[in-house]
Amino acid sequence: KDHRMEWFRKARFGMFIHWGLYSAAGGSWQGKQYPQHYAEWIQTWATVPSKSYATELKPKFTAAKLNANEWATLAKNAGMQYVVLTSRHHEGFSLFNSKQPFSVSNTITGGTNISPKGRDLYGDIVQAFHKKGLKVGAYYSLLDWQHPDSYEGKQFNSELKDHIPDRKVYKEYLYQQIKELATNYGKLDILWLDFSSKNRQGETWGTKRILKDLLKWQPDIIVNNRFWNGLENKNGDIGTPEKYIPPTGLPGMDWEVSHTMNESYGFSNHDSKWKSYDQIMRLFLETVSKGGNFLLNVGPDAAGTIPEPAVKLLHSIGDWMKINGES
Ligand code: FUL
Repeated sequence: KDHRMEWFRKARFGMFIHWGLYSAAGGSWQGKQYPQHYAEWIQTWATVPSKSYATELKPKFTAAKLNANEWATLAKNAGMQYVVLTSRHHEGFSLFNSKQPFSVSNTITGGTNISPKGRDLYGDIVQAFHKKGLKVGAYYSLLDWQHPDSYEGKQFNSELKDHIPDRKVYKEYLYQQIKELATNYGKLDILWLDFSSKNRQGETWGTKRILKDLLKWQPDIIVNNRFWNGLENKNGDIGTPEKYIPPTGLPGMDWEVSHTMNESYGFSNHDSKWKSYDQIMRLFLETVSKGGNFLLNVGPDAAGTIPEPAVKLLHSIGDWMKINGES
């Protein structure tokens, strides 16, 4: 394990990217703004069935301005050593061209992928970060708000009311999608799962089988601790406190704090509470001084543009890193 953790312990600083159909909603649904802090949860806040969600948001999610090289340059110049990108968030749509079908839901939403015109957005972005020499991680949701056999699909979609969810099918889906992520995109440095609860953890997801094969596909991979319940549990390779720095760090384990620059992870058109450069630097330095890594989030909009305040903050951090960073 120590050998696998070596780069991570030195890295200190990474970029988190939340990008999905929710980015096209921007924290609003049908003209109404939802004040809840996680705009990537809009489907829940506005109780939207997957079909309306996809019909409304897919055409808006154009990725028309995506310049993955710019994203990677921005991260690199800020002194970040790695990226963790949402390959699929709770909404259930994949940013990668997954070959995994799920028949019932395909008839509900018309497909499982986001990518406009069949583009593999995940692949394009990963490639850009690889080219810049950054390590790459895939955020992957264990929750799924549209899959007919997940724990949540039925509660969102009335079409599934007579369907009896088959958890084995869902487990297999997780396995196959993780296999795609781990075998189709070159080196995968981190698998960032999200998330478990007391009654749904570990074998609920078929964890043993996934981990056994994952280490064959990607022998050096680091897996976070969210196959299991609790953000500070000691399973997996890293603890993952969220928007929170444990006062005395997490002794005896490797960990990483994810933080946002405003309040939401996903893009929101009304989340204007941007942290100042000083605030971000304080969080960053407090985290690393207590032994953790700092995973700082950006939430690009539906076109693929990273909000201007985020770009500015990253530039300022980069200026600081040039003087104070190691390399
Ligand atoms: C949480 C998710 O529910 C949030 O939307 C976000 O992705 C955060 C990093 O993890 O558990």
